[in-house]
Amino acid sequence: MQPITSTSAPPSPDPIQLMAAEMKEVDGVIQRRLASEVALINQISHYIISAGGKRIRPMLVLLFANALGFQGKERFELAAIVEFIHTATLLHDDVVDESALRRGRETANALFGNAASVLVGDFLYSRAFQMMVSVDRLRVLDVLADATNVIAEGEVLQLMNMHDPDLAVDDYLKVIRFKTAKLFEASARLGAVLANASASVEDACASYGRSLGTAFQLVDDLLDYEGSTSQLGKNVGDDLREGKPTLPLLIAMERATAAERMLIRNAIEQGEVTRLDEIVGIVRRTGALEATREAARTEADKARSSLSVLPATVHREALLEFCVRSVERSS
Ligand code: GRG
Repeated sequence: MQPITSTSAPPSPDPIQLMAAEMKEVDGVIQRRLASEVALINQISHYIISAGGKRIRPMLVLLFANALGFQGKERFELAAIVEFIHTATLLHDDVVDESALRRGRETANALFGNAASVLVGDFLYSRAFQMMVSVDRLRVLDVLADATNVIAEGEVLQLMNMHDPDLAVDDYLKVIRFKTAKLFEASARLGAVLANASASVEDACASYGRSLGTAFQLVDDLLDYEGSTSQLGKNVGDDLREGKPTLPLLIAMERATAAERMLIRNAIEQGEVTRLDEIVGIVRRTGALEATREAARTEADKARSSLSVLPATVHREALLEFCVRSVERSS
């Protein structure tokens, strides 16, 4: 008798399980590199770093390095570097946004104050640059100096867009490409830089990161209206409270009645959330959340097609799995 063989494709690997051993190495680098003789720096940096972030950006560095056959130890250093930069931006962002909750805990600014948060963000950011120098590759410095500069531009652009209900979708997309997708892009590109990939492969990896990061932020913005505070680990409605015109609101305004549109416009202009429940109701009823998720799906599809330059490995499979998870996630 013939053995029964399955013709279906093997299940996609769980990226987190696949990278668990390597991420332990990254944790080791993070712990070693956090050290400072200043007690408050140790206290705040450990508080935020150990708060259970998803560590997507370091995983991108590792997955691309592996997918392209690079096994050197510098990959752990670079993975820790992008997590430090990410953490510095979170510390600064929570001060700018006056956020009180992140990763299910009080923000560092709520607990230690704005000044301490900004300064420890500066410590992490500058420590990341010390680490880059130790990697001793000009191209790494080039990619990350450019990325951090663009991230800062994105935040300033977003500041200029606050309270503007007439924001164009393209201008909204520019902000998310700058403030969020740029670090995903740099993380993916760095994996390719380590592996000395050709310029075209490097650009395809960067393009994956850019699209994945855009999808990720689109979903972040819709979860602000879809999720619950306990599920998200941050306060629902924060974006509206700040007067941030994100895609769910822009789409809802297009589809709502004149009276509803006026309600949303006023809320964006005033940054008031007294009628948050009504606005969430409008956003949900008009299908703005599904439309935003659909936009994220389109970006994730773009990311997926960028991966055709990679050889078929388990790491490439994990990168494909990220495309699914970035769209389907609920926290
Ligand atoms: C220090 C370079 C530098 C810049 C300061 C404040 C600022 C300029 C930039 C902030 C950019 C920012 C916070 C963008 C949002 C990124 C985002 C989607 C954060 C949430 O990422 P997750 O879900 O977080 O990966 P976890 O908690 O999982 O790590």
